[in-house]
Amino acid sequence: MSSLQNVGRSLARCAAQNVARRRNIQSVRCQSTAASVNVQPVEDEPAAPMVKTPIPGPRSKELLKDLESIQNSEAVQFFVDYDRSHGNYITDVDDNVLLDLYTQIASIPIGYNHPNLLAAMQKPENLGHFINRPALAVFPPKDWAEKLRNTLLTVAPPGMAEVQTMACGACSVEHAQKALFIEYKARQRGGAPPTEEELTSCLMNQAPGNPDLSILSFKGAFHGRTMGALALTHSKAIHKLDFPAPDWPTASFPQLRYPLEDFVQENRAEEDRCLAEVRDLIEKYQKKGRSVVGICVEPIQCEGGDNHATAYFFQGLQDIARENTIGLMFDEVQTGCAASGKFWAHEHWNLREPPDIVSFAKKMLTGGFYYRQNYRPQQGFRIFNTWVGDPAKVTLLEEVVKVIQSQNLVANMANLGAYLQQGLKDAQTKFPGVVKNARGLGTLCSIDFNNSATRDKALLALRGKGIHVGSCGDVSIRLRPTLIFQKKHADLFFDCFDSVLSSFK
Ligand code: PSZ
Repeated sequence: MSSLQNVGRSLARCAAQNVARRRNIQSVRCQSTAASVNVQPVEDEPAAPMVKTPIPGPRSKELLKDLESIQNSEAVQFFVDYDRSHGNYITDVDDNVLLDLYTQIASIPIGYNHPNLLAAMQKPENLGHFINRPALAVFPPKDWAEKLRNTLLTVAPPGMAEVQTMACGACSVEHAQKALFIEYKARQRGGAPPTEEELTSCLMNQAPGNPDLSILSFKGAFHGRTMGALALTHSKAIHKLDFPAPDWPTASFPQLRYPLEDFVQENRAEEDRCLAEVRDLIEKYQKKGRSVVGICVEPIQCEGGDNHATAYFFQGLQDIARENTIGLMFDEVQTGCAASGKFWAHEHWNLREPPDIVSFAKKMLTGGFYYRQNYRPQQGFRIFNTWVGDPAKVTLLEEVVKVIQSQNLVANMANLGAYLQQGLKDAQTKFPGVVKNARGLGTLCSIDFNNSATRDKALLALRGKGIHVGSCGDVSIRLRPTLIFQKKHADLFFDCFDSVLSSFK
């Protein structure tokens, strides 16, 4: 059956189900916030995982062999039947049904085959967006400003009113870096145009047109794999090896003790140490003629191991940025879009003022970045490429935003996050010596094992029971559920987690 037929079939079912739903609304009432959460489960979502073969199974292995004849496919874990994946469940080509707490590296917002997204694909007025991909910055569709207002601006971080779309996360970070440099140089020139020498030297990768400037990032950070973004990435050698990278300042990210509330003093000292290092590096790089134009940081270092820091640290970074008149950029590619229990994770920090730049991608479906007005380039074609994003993705985001708002999914993430965090803490109390450092912000949760080998074993054991989670850093597993994740899914996870940890004792 073609996927279009599938969409049609799904729509018919969806209409029937909507009637059923109106009669018998399945909802989760939230208790811990005033807002009422009303998660509508995706139709056809399985009731439980079902594992029929080892994963990868025989069909996955066959397909892998085929793909390997075309490209390196070492990263492939299993092949997926996306037509048969629904809500929080992913189904592989061997009919294994997994509860998905990893969601395509944290990038599925409202579950697989959500009816609202299927319906959006079918609306005649949307078809043009899917079929005719425009060069957005030069020939935008007639409803582009309206679309941006209805989607990205509706959920903009407080105090941020401008947005630039892009394709993937790395591409968003990369262009945000350019925005930092553009703002810095424009300010230095004080409104004067670039010199003739700058215009000719830049074509030869030479100063003064290509100035010796830098952006400060953190050990353990992940900001993407394109060359500019990679200069800010420091999580694993495999990402970095063999690629030339500029000598830019890389500060220590706080290595805190968990639970954060039990180690307040110790953690404060560690954050002070890192803030002092940031200050020192900015001064040192200015002295050596490579001034820092901005600080780039993740609200939680995700790929690098789910390393948390507190509001104190992020407020301190903002103070340092202000003292030095440089930009502060939050990379919310992984932490944004409600998962933290607020729409943007940096909203947890009570910053004195909005950040200068906030990059996003993954669950937002489109990449891009919000910026404060002084980071708007003064000329066209400076932050630019052919596609500059994709209206089709923003059309889907429009539905995602509606679902988030109508079902109150930000509150759902706050509630479920508290539940997941408590469950992980309970697991660590029950299995001391096996797991430790349970931590989380909303549903962005993780827990550590004693070493990589045990972590990897646990991950595979969970998968064998039909639970798909991710790894990060050296010893952590991370949970990145959808925004329509519910208590019953968390309970399923904890049942399996308990049984895996019991087998490790
Ligand atoms: O191995 C990889 O390439 C991975 S594993 C997790 C990611 C990438 N995350 C992507 C990511 C991110 O988490 C943050 C904070 N910033 C930028 C990126 C890059 O996004 P993409 O992958 O869309 O280029």
